[in-house]
Amino acid sequence: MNMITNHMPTAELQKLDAAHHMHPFTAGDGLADKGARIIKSAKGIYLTDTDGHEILDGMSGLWCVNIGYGRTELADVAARQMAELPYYNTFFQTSHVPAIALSAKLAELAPGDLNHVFFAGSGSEANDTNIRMVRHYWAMKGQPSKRVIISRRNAYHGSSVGSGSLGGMSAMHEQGGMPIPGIHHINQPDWWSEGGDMEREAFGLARAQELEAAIEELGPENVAAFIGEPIQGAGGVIIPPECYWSEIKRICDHYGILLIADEVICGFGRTGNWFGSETLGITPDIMTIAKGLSSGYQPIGGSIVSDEVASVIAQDEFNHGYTYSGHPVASAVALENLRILQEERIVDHVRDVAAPYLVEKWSQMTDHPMVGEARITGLMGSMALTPHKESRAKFKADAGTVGFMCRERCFANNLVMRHVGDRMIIAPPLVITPAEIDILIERAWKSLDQGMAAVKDAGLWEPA
Ligand code: PXG
Repeated sequence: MNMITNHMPTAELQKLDAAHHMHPFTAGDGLADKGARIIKSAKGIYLTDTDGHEILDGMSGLWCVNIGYGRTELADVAARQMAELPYYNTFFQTSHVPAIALSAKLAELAPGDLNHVFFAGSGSEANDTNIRMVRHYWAMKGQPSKRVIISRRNAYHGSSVGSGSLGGMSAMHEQGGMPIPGIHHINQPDWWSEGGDMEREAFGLARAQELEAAIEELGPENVAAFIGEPIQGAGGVIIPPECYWSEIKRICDHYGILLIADEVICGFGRTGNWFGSETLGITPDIMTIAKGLSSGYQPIGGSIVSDEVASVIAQDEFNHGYTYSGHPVASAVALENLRILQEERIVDHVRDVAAPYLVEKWSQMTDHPMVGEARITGLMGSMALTPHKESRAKFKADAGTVGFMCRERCFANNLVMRHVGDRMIIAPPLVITPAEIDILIERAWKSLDQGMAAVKDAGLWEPA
């Protein structure tokens, strides 16, 4: 069998990479000076780079490799599907077995009346679908003025023009002409950073009620939908106060606006249920899915849509779709991934074994002098770094300086733990065992010790 075999030393690969490969969310010049870390292979929860380091992947790639690396069953299914039907589209009144089987499986797994799937190639594409679908839904119902979609600051919903506009990342909006019109952002439920003197629950309620205020201000006749990640991922694993989602749901129901749960990270077991909506008590009209749907082995995403929304959309031609909507190879691989998740009871493993163990270890991280809060739901967690726990002070240095210094130590200690600003985040593969969690925690603790020493050496241990 032909494989891409590397005969080059790391430094040469890095030179070629710097010369020709433009990386997402990266300053190319900075990376060229330093050289990218080049990942060669992976198994279970470990990555191997071209210098032979074995790195514990505490981020499941980009929050997606839920079943872990090296499951050759998925490769076998892909090879068989490519031999039988490598491609056909789902436009023009045609279909194929992988797309049919996967949509039926998703309807079975998704809660409530979410029984219909519109496929995309990624989470960004799926959210672009959602923008058009909810607006078209209201137009079909004779309310075309209902076009505004309400989202939150510091949300992440993708990087295309539509989905990046839905997201609330100001650094993204500063580039390339975003957001598009018709998107309105309210504040996020991040108590640690923004809660001031309020109690956590009172703050959560106030942040949810910003939705009501926004609907009133915009006029309910102009609002199509609210979109939110059950737990914000890329924004720093922001676990909302308990009361937050039930209040959001009450407001959506009261004003009759659609609720979109972006399950791209929370879906497929991450929070200890199949979907984050179940864990957080949300009943959405549409769920965005991607990432864990195929455990990242193939690029695929989609929107799982309620009976009501689908029945309205079905009444006319919806002029929307992607060449790779329901791609047969991606669908077959996703289906095999779901089989493994289900038959190996991996969601149960998260709920009953891995999460309870990690929750205990993770909360003990607050014993570290630099960790203010350490929150985790299922297998997605974050901790806030602070020079002064009682006041929840930020560091005087620019946000992210200290987080970055700690992340560098993690890399050096063969752990992928990311930073978002001055929060450290993890989302390991769902198959992680308690023994592997011990290793993760040991490396995280050591990295924080070294990070804190470096912060102090640099004179940065100072509250803002
Ligand atoms: N919704 C959510 C909630 C996501 O996390 C997307 C949509 C977009 O999916 P695609 O497949 O188009 O990337 C995402 C993606 C990060 C990071 O730095 C997170 C994502 C993507 C890239 C980087 O944490 N999430």
